[in-house]
Amino acid sequence: MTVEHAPAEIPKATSSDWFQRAVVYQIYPRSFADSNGDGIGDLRGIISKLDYLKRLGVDVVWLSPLYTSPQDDNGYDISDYRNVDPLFGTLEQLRDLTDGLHARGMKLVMDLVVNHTSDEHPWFVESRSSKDNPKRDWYWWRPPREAAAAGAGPTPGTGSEPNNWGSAFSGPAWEFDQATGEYYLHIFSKKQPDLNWENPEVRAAVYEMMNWWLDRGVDGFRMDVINFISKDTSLPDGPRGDGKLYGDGTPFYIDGPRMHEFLQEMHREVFAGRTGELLTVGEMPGVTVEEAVLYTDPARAEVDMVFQFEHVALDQEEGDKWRPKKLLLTELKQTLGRWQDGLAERGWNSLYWGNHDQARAVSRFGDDGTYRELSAKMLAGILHLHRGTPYVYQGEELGMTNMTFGAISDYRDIEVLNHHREATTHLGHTDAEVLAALAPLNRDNARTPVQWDASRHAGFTTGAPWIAVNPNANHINAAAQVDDPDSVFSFYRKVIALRHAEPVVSHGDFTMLLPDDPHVYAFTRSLPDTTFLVLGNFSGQDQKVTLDDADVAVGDVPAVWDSAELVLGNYPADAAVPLLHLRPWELKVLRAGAGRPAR
Ligand code: TEU
Ligand code: CA
Repeated sequence: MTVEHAPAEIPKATSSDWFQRAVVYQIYPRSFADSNGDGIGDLRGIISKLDYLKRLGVDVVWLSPLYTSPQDDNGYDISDYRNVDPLFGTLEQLRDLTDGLHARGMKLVMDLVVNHTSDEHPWFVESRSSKDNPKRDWYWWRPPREAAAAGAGPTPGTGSEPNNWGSAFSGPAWEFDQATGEYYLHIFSKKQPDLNWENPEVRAAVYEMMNWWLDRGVDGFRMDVINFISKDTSLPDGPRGDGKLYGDGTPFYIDGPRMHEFLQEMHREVFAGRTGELLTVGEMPGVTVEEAVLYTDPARAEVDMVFQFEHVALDQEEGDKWRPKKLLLTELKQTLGRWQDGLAERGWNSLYWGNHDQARAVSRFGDDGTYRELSAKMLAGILHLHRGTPYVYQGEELGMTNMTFGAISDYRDIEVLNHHREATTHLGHTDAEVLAALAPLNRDNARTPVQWDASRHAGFTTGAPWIAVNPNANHINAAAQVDDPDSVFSFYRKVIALRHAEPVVSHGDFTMLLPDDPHVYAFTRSLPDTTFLVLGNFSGQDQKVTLDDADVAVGDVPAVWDSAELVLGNYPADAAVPLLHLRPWELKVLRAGAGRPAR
């Protein structure tokens, strides 16, 4: 129960910063809800869940791609940007979804995948048809680099690729095209050729498509690997680590020389003339805080916020997701604290634990066993009380967990399947070794169907699901939670409502506390007359929190704890437990009482 407080003066919501009070929900359509029994989620399935989303309290829905696609990378390989793939439904149904969201006061953000298209997109079909096709320069084509051995002649995959870059999905980043005897660049799969953003015709075509979607009532975009679009046009070889088959091209395609120019041009051509409340978020693997300030400073008119990847690389040896390592809370606090400090004055953070590319939050950052519900709630509270726009990935609000995949045939993700093939054929690893390495951080962990109820296939489909449903759906599902005030779902509702009700949550200053504590995550959020102290126990043991009251002040008066109010917690309130004592995986959000001014 929160005592009513007149919120402190904060900047009035303008149409340009409404997203600072908003919470975004990500839907991966293929795994959300299937309406026609083909085992694949679809638009009518999403429409059937709009009241569920409204009840959760989210403000925006981000849809992963449902455009026409061969589905090589589950829709991130687009062959028609202006149509809906029949797998998911029709443009009319997308219009119905847009109207349904708007009618409930929610917004729709589409996924914009324009670093690359599908190789089946007409643009690429034309481009590959001949060296002098007008669209040849819409992609990155290069002649073979002469094979080392004289007279060996360029044969694909034998060192004749234009440079040594590796693909993010294993193998080389170049595919040889027999018809014209040249290679084309694909940072991702060979069915995802990279667009050449140096070509103004490409940029104009993308902006035209973006305007077409905004004219249809869409409220913004999540921009897929958008910081890859500007590349070092000399395409030099990258450094090749010991034992690596390919060079690392990222220094030459991440945050490239024309990034800010391109995004400012996009803003002028697409967003500048528009009124209303739009949201743009750039997905930016490898982005630094310093670059993010430039990308998200409103005065620079680029994007509203970015997805950074530093906190989701802390549990990987040298950033290699197939070499998982233990996550240290001190490192997590150091990273997220640095992003809070870095964007405190200029720019804005996105906040996320997971998405369709990352392992399930409660399995990765919490405890998906004994303390699953408590830790899922604690994680929600810690993330959503940071300064920034929080993202809830489908099923996270239910405390859904990673999946156990018994054999490589249980997997669907191209990133997994390509790695397994490369590791077992070229790197000498056994099947069992690769399966063990895949388990913690593979993307399919997050792509198992949303668990709606305890019926067959968790109420996701009446057919055969495209990927197995997690067997724990028998007790982890929406039906068991939506009416339970103590469920993870209900806790997410409270956390989201807190952001809507309390200006200190959306706009308060952030101060990290106890940076060296290995178990407790502690920080404050403060406005002139309100201070929240947020405490999270990232362990299964009781933890006693010792604070220097000077670290926690209300205005310029040190906080005192006998007048603090428990605004939100994941345990039943218990007066017998001292406020600064944390039980296993306990979250406490305290409104610090102002101390008696020093005499
Ligand atoms: O992801 C980009 C990206 O960096 C991911 O490949 C991520 O680094 C990797 O999956 C972590 O293992 C975006 C989309 O979110 C992803 O689903 C697509 O596969 C990718 O781009 C290509 O479009
Ligand atoms: Ca379907």
